[in-house]
Amino acid sequence: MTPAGLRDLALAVATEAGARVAARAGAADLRITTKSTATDPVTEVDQEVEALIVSSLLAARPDDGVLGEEGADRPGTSGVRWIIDPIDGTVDFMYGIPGCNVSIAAAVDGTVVAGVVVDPLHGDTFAAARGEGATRNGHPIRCTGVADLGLALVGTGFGYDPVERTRQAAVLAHLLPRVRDIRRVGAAAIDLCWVACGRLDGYYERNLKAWDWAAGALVASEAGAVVGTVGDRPLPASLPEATIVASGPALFGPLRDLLDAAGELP
Ligand code: LIP
Repeated sequence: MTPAGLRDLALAVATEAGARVAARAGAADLRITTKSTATDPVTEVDQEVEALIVSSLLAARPDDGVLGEEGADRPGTSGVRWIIDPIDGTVDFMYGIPGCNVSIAAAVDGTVVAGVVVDPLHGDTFAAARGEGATRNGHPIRCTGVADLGLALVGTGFGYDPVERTRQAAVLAHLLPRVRDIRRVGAAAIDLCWVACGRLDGYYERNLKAWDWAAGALVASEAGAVVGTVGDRPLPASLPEATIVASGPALFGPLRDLLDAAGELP
């Protein structure tokens, strides 16, 4: 199947999953448990939506592999592996805040070739296939051409570990007086898609998992953005964690240098 075919399958599955997410966002009766820390939640909807996505993808392509935030892990034999975040931005989802999203990427032999991010509460669907550009709700999108850090609107996010957050706060304190402003949406996939469509000039975040960035990074790069790491490592989908930087080409070097100066580590 071509990258466009994989994107279209992801689009159909993520659209159905996004409707489930929208129907339960902010519901008072969500069953919530925690993962890495007391502030790292998972709901029964994360698990149900992951199961729905995996069964739909494997019904269409039974030999594929899957990797999901909520535990799906199957190697597959076709060379295609789906990387799934059933609800990226689970805290936003719990509170009913737009930005919580369904993120699905397809990697072929470790390279992401298709990505879809559905943000149902904003009514945004971002999609990309490698070499074919990126769209929001079917319309082509491009990143901004901002080059001046002082005029750059920069998104970021914070992990769940308090020790990590202390370090992230120090980096943020270094950045804040040197950029236009900072935004914290609560979902990495949306930050990357917002770089893609010009709602942010740049984005960085420490220690993202592949399911957080795989789909959004392809959307951003297909919209003309540079997506990399602070330490300039490559971005295979199998990388367990990565500190991601994304922006239009003119801003990328200055933003990465600023993060280096702020003590952000690869
Ligand atoms: C979220 C990320 C976000 C980060 C949050 C959280 P989750 O993913 O997308 O960028 O700042 O702390 O990790 O856990 O909601 O799928």
